[in-house]
Amino acid sequence: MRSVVNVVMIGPAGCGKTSLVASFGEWLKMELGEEAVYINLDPGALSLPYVPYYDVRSLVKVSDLMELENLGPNGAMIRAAEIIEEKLDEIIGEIGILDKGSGFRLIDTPGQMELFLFRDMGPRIVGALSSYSMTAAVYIMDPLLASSSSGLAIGLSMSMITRLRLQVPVVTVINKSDLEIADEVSIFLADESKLIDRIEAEERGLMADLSIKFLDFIKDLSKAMRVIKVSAKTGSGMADLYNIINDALCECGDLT
Ligand SMILES: Nc1nc2c(ncn2[C@@H]2O[C@H](COP(=O)(O)OP(=O)(O)OP(=O)(O)O)[C@@H](O)[C@H]2O)c(=O)[nH]1
Ligand SMILES: [Mg+2]
Repeated sequence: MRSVVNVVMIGPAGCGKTSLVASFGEWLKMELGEEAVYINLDPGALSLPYVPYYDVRSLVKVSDLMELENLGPNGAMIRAAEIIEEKLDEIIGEIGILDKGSGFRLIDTPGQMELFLFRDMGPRIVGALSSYSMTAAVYIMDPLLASSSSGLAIGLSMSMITRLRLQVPVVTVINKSDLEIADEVSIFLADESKLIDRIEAEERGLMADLSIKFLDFIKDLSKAMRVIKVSAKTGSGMADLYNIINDALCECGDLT
């Protein structure tokens, strides 16, 4: 029987982290008969489309902090991150209790990706989980942000920054593939000449040169990066997501 596999969903606000946790979990159940365990690490979530085994809102809620400490949404989010960081050992203990079991543990992260990625929260939680069970991150690109050349460059770089910060295999997906704009992103990824045409149409002179060099640099660094399309809304691409996570983890151990 397979041991625990942690899958951490990460990406910019509104890219579909929560929706993808839910729809990938449903796919695992429908197609493989696997009951995923859901973890919510977003203290700002208002409602969740899955029933979490662990919910960080039992410790701190952004909406409560706004009221109790008279803070705005951003201030309350940062305060929540501080409170979470003070209790990281407790949180890791509660999530880690399931490690004797098997199957997928799907981890939803805060809307503001920087709170998870650039502060202690993400690296410490992922570091602890990956020290005793297989762990991969899914970097989710939002086609509404990645359809310009600079947006695509930022999306691909953030995926690599996620790899650097979390030190686990990262797979990159374009969510919302049910939207037409997602096709534009995959055309750019598949056909370099079209991407260069687009950069030249969007940027001028030095900026165009810089964009092209930057994308070259990212492509060099991410030669093995295969970007797949999924839709948390329609459920399409879930088998590809399963396979690409499997492939990424096969580098450090067999999934089956
Ligand atoms: N069309 C389309 N919309 C989607 C898809 N996935 C998510 N959405 C929509 O995108 C919005 C944000 O989805 P969430 O799942 O809350 O995204 P999130 O990244 O968890 O958002 P935050 O936690 O607030 O950062 C919602 O309106 C979803 O219905 C998708 O595959 N297709
Ligand atoms: Mg969310």
